[in-house]
Amino acid sequence: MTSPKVLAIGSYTPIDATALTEDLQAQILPNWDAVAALSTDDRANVVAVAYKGHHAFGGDRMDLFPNLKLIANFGVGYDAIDVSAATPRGIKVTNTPDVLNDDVADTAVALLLSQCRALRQGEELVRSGNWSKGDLPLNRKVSGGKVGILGLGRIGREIADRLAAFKMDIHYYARSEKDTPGWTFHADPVALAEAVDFLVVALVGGKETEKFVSRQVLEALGPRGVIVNISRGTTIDEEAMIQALQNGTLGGAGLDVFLNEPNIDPRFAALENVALQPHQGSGTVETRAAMGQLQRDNIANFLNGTALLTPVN
Ligand code: 8YV
Repeated sequence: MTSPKVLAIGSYTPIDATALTEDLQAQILPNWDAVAALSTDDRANVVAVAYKGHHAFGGDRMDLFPNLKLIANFGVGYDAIDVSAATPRGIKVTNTPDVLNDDVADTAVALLLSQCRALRQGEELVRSGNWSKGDLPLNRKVSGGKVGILGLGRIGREIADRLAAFKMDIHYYARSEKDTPGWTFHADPVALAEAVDFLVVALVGGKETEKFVSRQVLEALGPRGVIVNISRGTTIDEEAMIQALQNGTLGGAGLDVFLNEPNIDPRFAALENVALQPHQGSGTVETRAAMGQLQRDNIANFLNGTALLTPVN
């Protein structure tokens, strides 16, 4: 028996794993350590990799597979994959855009409400039986406030649409002004942060946006400001954010993404003014199934010689 042409790397649900093995005859390996144990011949047979994970997939790892022609990423964000190394090697990269926009936007709204309305503290009060000793301290109104969306791409747009329904005044930063009557464009992220009470980060990840939310942006948001991040931990100067949250120069944060996931900075857990989630923005049964399907459809099209559905390069 010849070894598989499709290698799936990462942790897949049983449904995805079954589809990968039955529809694409893929071999599934949980991580790069398992990949290292493959024989030279097995690696040479691989033409497509289904990739799920946030560990770097750079040129050195691409070179483990001399006949690799496709990396199909599970996720819209492909910052872990070095596309500039893939392209000159003749390797196409695909991602899973759009199918997760709703869930990620829902998560951004949930984090904003959770932080401002102290949902964790409220739930703890109810569960602990301590409610009879006193009510939850009053918290912060969201509806009608001023919100800034940093990055008005497909997900940013969904977030803005939702928050517009919360009667919020929508401000945004993007590379260029969009046709969004009634929403205010800012060409500079510091000016955006100065203008709003709440800032939602919906940038793409990668080198270009590293620490895009700088210490200056956080200072401009200020002690009443709340930041929400559903993009990548890299987009915020995390050290500056932790310090600002500790000393009160930033009001609060609602975070689904961090540096060094899942082993995040332990100082986050000691902060009262943060709402924290384990990078679960797209994590519904429905959306993860759609992401898996799109990943596999790209691979199937590649194997059939038809056009890739969602190419990146
Ligand atoms: C992850 C995400 O892909 O799509 C993205 O860019 O960040 C998530 O949906 C998910 O954690 C699966 O790895």
